[in-house]
Amino acid sequence: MDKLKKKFAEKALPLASEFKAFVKENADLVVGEVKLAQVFGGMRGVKSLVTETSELDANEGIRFRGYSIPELKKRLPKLEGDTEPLPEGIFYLMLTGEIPTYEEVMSLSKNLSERSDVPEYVFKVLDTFPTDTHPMTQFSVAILSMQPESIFEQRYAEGISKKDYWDPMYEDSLNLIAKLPHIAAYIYRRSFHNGEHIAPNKDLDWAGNFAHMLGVSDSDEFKSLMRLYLTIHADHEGGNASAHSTHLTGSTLSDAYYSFSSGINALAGPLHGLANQEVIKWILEMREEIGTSKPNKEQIEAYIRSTLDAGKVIPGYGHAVLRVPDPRFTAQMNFAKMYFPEDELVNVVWDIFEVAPKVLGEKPKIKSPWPNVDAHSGATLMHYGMTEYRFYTVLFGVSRALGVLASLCWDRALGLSIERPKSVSTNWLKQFAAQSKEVVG
Ligand code: HAX
Repeated sequence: MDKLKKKFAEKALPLASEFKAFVKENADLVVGEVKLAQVFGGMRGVKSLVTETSELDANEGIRFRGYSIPELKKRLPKLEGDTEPLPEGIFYLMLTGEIPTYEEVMSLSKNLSERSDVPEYVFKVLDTFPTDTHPMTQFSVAILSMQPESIFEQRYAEGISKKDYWDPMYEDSLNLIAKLPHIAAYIYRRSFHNGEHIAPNKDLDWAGNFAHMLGVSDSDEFKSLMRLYLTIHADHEGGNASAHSTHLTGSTLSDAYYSFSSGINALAGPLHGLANQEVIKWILEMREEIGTSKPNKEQIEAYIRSTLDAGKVIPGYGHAVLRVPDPRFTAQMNFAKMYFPEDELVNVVWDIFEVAPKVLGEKPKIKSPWPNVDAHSGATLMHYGMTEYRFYTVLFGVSRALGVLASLCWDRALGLSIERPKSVSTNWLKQFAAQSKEVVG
């Protein structure tokens, strides 16, 4: 058994029995109420999921196992000379609750490298797609195509005991995480670089090897950006659409391949992960329409107003939970300030940050006027020459695997139930509202 798996078992299995007893003892405890607006409004704020890996505070941002992004930047192990943490470290942290040592991270990195060979048929499946098929479609199908590799499915068919479900789920999760960079880079090169692929370098770390296979820039700085990018996009507690989709699908005992493909499909929507492509598209269209690569703040404000007047959203702004600038936005801004403060496009992003909150803040219905993670990432990638914005959400997806698959391991270790909330019709709600008024009257 590998060291991380052993540590996970030591942490998760005692908690699983403790958790069952805790639920039994407190079964009738009321943890919240549900208002009609929440039933209609995407269940916002309804406490109904258990997720161990991270927790989102509306006024502070994400904490991974209690650690904020600035804290993790200091505490997670880094390669010598690098400013950014290794994303393997955040996976270790989410899975075990412990900040790993440098040796522990390097051991996980080697473990992933050993699992990273992608079956040849996956590339064949991808090669059947027209090259202009959206990269997220290719990514989801490639993940699903690997489902026959599932160890969970094999062990289930053999009749594995419930208490051991976590074990093959851990194996599938690590196998999948290990292979994603090669699959994503393959999609990038076939879609945008004439299918000129770059062989993996298994001596590099998970993110470093990904940066190498993308072939966008040979610089250490781009590898460093990938480490930051893949760390900060990893998780955003359990209720966001990609995490929830993965969890929901997994709750039926679908394996990691089915479940994560499902999560990727949710990430592909423009209100979620696809917002990172929409942001840069919107900025490029703004520059085109105004006729300058560096619009001034008055021009930006007018363009924001015209977007809103056209009944469209300002991509990269607003959030279902956050009520402050997203610390993941700030982390990317700090990176850009350190390495390329003069970049013109990045400066446009910073000017939008000065203007958009004021304009969005004038609309009472918009609950958060602040930038989210997607407001910055495209401009940063553009700086290194990755201009093909239709690919950006795949990068997000590679990172998101770390959080949602760590969660899936916990789901199986804790023995969480199949999801089955109650739905009601609008007619039922109307009758319920009328009856409630009668009772009050
Ligand atoms: N521009 C214009 N209108 C906005 C807005 C924005 N950036 N953010 C919210 N609104 C609108 C909503 O569309 C909604 O309008 P209606 O009542 O007419 O439907 C109203 O304000 C209330 O919305 P809210 O309660 O503030 O926000 P929601 O929880 O409903 O939605 C979203 C959160 C992130 C989907 C929303 O802010 C949005 O559409 N933002 C732009 C798209 C985006 O950046 N998405 C990425 C979010 C982060 C993420 O998941 N990354 O992957």
